[in-house]
Amino acid sequence: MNPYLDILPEVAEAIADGRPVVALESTIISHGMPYPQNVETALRVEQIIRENGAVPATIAVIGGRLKAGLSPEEIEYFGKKGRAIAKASRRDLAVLCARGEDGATTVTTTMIIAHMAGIKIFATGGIGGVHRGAAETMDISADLEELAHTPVMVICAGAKSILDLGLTLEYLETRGVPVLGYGTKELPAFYTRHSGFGIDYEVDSPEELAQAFKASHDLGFSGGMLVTNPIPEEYSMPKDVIDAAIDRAIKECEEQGIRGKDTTPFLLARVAELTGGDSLASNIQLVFNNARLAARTAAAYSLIE
Ligand code: PSU
Ligand code: MN
Repeated sequence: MNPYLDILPEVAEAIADGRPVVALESTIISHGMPYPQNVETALRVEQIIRENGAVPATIAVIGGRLKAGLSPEEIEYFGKKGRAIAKASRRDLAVLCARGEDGATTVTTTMIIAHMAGIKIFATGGIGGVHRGAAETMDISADLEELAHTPVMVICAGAKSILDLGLTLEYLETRGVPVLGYGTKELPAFYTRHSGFGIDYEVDSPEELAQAFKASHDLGFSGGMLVTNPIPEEYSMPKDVIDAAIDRAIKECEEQGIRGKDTTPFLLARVAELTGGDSLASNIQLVFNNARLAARTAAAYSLIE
């Protein structure tokens, strides 16, 4: 086993027995939502995964250790420390481990640590992608590269239109990442079910998702798979409200000269502030929805593995 990896005993036992496990990220806790809703949501997500037949493994870096599975106390610690915790992408892991520091795992590093631990299915809210204006800034999330080369299925609600969704799909195509829509052939845009961008494959059951992932493995492909699961209709937001908030947040981001790894957390926080409690409630519900689908998919996968 990797010398920097700690797997929670409950998670390690489930993996050893071939029982379903679902990975969860920690940047969504520290940078994606305010305290205390972040902690309440993280704990509730773990409960939903259990109710749907899988063992949750929230992933983080604590004191230089790569953690697959956190205790409720560790989740509370992450939620309270919030944005004071470094956001950890692939490039950050080695230094954090060497220095014994904490890191909040993004989609990228959650995939890396899940794969090290032997976890195949991962539920989150939204992924990073190609930012608007990337032709100038070259700001493209490492999440897309990780999806290209780490064999973990990521179940999300699409990507927020803080990104250039069309270019994000192009990039995923170039890097050979399968993009599946759960009950849809249109890329969902996180807060809304529609983006106007088509995707090739609609999948309608956890069993079908498990079979697609199994085929990727059997073909010897080393990459991941992206499942986009639209927010439930009753929690989706009016497109004009969300678009206006995103446009304003992007303008402020440029005016304030924010760039690099701070861009995404700034935009996420600003959009949340501008749209008030509505967007937070939507965000929480879509994560619950993804957790349910991920647990059922992990359960289906464990039967055919
Ligand atoms: N997009 C969201 N919610 C999130 C993130 C992105 O809608 O919480 C977080 C995830 O952890 C994602 C990371 O992996 O931001 C991407 O950051 P960057 O764009 O700097 O790669
Ligand atoms: Mn970036």
